[in-house]
Amino acid sequence: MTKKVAVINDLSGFGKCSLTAAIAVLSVMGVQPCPVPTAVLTNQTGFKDYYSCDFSDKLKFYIDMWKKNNAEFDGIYSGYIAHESQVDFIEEFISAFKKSTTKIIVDPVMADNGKMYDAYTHNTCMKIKELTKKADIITPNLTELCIIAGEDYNSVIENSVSDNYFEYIEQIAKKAIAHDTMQVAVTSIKKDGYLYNGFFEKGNSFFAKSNQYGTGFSGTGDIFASIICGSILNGKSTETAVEVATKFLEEAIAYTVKSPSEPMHGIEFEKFLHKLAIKEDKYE
Ligand code: PXL
Repeated sequence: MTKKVAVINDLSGFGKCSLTAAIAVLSVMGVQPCPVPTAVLTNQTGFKDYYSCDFSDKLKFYIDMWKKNNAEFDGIYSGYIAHESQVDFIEEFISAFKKSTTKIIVDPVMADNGKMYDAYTHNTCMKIKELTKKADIITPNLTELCIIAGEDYNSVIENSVSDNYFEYIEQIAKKAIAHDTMQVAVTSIKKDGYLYNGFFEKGNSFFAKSNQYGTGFSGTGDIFASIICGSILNGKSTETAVEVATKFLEEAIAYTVKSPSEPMHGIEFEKFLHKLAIKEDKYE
């Protein structure tokens, strides 16, 4: 049976982020994404102009109707929210549908490059921090990790020149581990011109290295989290998932920067999706 994941995230017309990324990535990995839209946006909020239709008042129907339809999920994967009350919804959704085998993946979307996204407040972030404790795997970028661990982002960045920067990041990441089996995959760790994604769990950690091209593109964190989610549901280890996600993004970003591109529009990942497919079975 195809595995099913409830994906609680927004639908943005431009930016190749959130549901657009999750649906593409999970589908090619052979996992069924069941979208629960937190908001519908004309385009992601990094653009100067955008319109966001907050779906908060529609979300309860997803629990009601899906319960009536006897829905069951192998994974519950949450991302961008449009209002802090949606954290309560995600918690209710988890209580309603989590079985002993259901994997909970929380991408604690809140901020990037030291800056909180529009629609997020300090209170929202503190609620998301609480939500992460319910997860099997969380996928913060470095800014989000700092929020969860209560660290000052600018001081962390200042430390990136030090020889023991990776040990320092590891200590911060371990603060985000809320229970014995929780795993933390951290994106956007920059050192000496390279980009690293880190993996941390009790008694184990590693950093996957990649070249750094450009200064950051929309949706890369969402693609990363979606690959982690798909890989886990396909029975792969989170370490393998982090390696795969790092390679995929490195390749797609390298391709993207070959032509003039607008970072807000995201990366050219579509041409590389086939590399995530379980079987390389082609029609031509
Ligand atoms: O990629 C994170 C993200 C998701 N959804 C929306 C966003 C952003 C980041 O800016 O604006 C709507």
